Amino acid sequence: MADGKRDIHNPLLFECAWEVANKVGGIYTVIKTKVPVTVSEFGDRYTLIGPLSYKSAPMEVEAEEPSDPHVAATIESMRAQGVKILYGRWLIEGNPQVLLFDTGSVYSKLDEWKADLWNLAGIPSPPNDQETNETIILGYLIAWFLGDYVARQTTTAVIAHFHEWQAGLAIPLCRKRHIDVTTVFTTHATLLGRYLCAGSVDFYNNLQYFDVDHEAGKRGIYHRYCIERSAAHCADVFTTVSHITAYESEHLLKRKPDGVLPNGLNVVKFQAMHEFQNLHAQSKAKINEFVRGHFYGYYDFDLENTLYMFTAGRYEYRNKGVDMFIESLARLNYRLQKAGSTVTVVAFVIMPAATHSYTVEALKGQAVTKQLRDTVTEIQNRIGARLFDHAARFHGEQKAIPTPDELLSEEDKVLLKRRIFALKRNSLPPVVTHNMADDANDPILNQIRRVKLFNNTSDRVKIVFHPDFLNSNNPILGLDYEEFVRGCHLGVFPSYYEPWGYTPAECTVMGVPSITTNLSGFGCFMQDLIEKPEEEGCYIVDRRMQSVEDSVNQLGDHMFDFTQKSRRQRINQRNRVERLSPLLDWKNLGIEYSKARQLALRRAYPDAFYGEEEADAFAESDYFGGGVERMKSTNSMPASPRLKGYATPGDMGTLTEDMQSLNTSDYRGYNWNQEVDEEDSYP
Ligand code: U2F
Ligand code: UDP
Ligand code: G6P
Repeated sequence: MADGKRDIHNPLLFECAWEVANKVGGIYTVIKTKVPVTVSEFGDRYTLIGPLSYKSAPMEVEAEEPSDPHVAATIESMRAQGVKILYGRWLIEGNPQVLLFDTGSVYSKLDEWKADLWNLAGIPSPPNDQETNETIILGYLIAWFLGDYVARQTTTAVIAHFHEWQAGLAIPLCRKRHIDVTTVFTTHATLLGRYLCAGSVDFYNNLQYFDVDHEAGKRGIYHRYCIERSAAHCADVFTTVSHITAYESEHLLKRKPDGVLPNGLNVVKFQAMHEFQNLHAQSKAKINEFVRGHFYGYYDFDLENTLYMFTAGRYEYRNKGVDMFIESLARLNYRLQKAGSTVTVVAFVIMPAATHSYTVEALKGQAVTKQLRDTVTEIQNRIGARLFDHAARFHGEQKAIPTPDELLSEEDKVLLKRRIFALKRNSLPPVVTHNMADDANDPILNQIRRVKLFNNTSDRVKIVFHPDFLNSNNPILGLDYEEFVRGCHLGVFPSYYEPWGYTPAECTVMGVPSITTNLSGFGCFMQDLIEKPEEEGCYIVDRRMQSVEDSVNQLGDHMFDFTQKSRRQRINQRNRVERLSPLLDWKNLGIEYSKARQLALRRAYPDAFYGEEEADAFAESDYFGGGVERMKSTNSMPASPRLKGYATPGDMGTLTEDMQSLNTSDYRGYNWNQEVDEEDSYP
């Protein structure tokens, strides 16, 4: 319980998430990229807390003794009771302190804690949900740590910030046990939202009407839903990552968020002036290599006139809009064919699914082209030697310049023919690079089959489904994800459910144009900030106010228009996109997190603020230096994007001191509760 005696001017911050030094999805990106700005504000008063994964932690974390004696004492006491803990520094930019708990070391306590959870909060927990078991153990460990810590350290205020339900269970525990910390909960999606959207539900028009308990029960996630909802309700400050998810949270979690904390990126990492254009060319050359191999035997298109489009992310077929992407590709193919276009589009789908490794065919493609290249290099060397020999031996004679027949020996010709014959194949280039565990029922493959995009010679749109995340060590398509994105021309993310959507944001800071929708947090954010986003290479498909058919056509139009651009126009557009980066920089967006923490302190320790001008001073301080002003002062080509009238991108976050007065209709972006056409589904 807040007793008002703690120093609120230099608080300590513990930030807790399942993805600390443990990559699963987008939350890892949030935490990791945000560290530098948080460390610059808190220094060693900042510690990240998460689960200890023996797979990743040894590579990512360097053990160290805690400098705070109370942290040391708390850890020691927990260790004495059997908890395995790794404390140290996370080896990323900012080098923050991390505290990782081995949930496996205290499994013996699971039943006791489950019973306690039921008695304390009325939250049930079925026996066989491993993810929930882990959540319970992590939650109890964090609450144990915080409770013990604040009992020892009684002078300074402590802020505990939790991300997503997997880390949020500690929040109701802190509240019930009256642990003297102030809490912030940030949700990056809602469980029910994800589940409902993945089915065929008209989600956004029915948000107000769902019987949430019933829907959660029907899907077997009632207990998880309870954890999420109690975290949202027990937190001093409740936030989410976009206005669209704020609206969803209000209806599905039944608490209106106090504000929005948009996701940023650590833009410094990508800053290299116009170097990013060179990086594009370098990375594209690597993708070209892959394409030559993959399409061997059918490699009859001009790579100078080929565009690479892609979509990527966790495999959520409908939520990530892969259905719409493939449908639009089929229509694009038809339009390009009809227009007699010579442009080729190679579309990549990068989404991990269950597989049994690469197909022989995919490996063979890379092997035969490599053999051909090696042979050509050998022959090239021999031709060079012959040229030299002729010139040196017969100088002054006509023979000094050899004839083509003298240069290319019969042996070389035979060798070359053998390699060329090896390029013959009886089957079309495969649409998928791996053997799928369930080929017949895979939604992406079935959609590709339905629209008949089989990589025929006549197809102007080719497709490659890579059902695994990328890695530079892969035998085919051996690039890191970042390198791959840089080498592509257009990212396509037509999501139906996307609280934020890091993939298009990452495209933007790398100077790669992208297409998103007005159902993604990122899309709405850009639409709200920029006057004409499509002119900046940030296309936004309307999936809210029009039918699926119209959305597919709009997406197809954007893709078709993109194929009509000249190289010069593409280069220009990449420059324009890259210039939007400051809007997504944590240096600007981090301030929203600061506001959330400040609000949490004020709620927990109102007396400490009484009569102080703390809040005003905070509001006035130009903490991170206002992003838009900086953008305007850059006078290199092309012209600055035209922004709407917000003072800083951070203003979009809108975490105000008192959001209570905000009505649902105040969510930025759209009138979310307005009636629109029914969401129809695909045939
Ligand atoms: C929610 O999270 P997700 O886990 O669904 O995350 P994304 O935002 O899609 O982020 C996925 C991350 O995975 C990375 C990519 C992103 O950082 O760079 N990745 C990769 O490493 N390799 C690949 O082949 C493909 C992707 C929510 F649904 C999102 O809308 C939010 O953006 C996110 C964070 O708030 O939380
Ligand atoms: N990503 C990655 N490797 C890949 C493909 C994607 O690390 O091969 C990352 C990508 O950079 C992005 C994340 O996966 O950060 C996807 O985030 P997004 O917000 O788009 O979707 P989410 O998975 O959170 O729903
Ligand atoms: C970058 C490079 C240029 C290259 C261009 C290709 O801008 O700096 O040298 O010509 O990329 O662009 P494209 O869109 O055709 O891949």
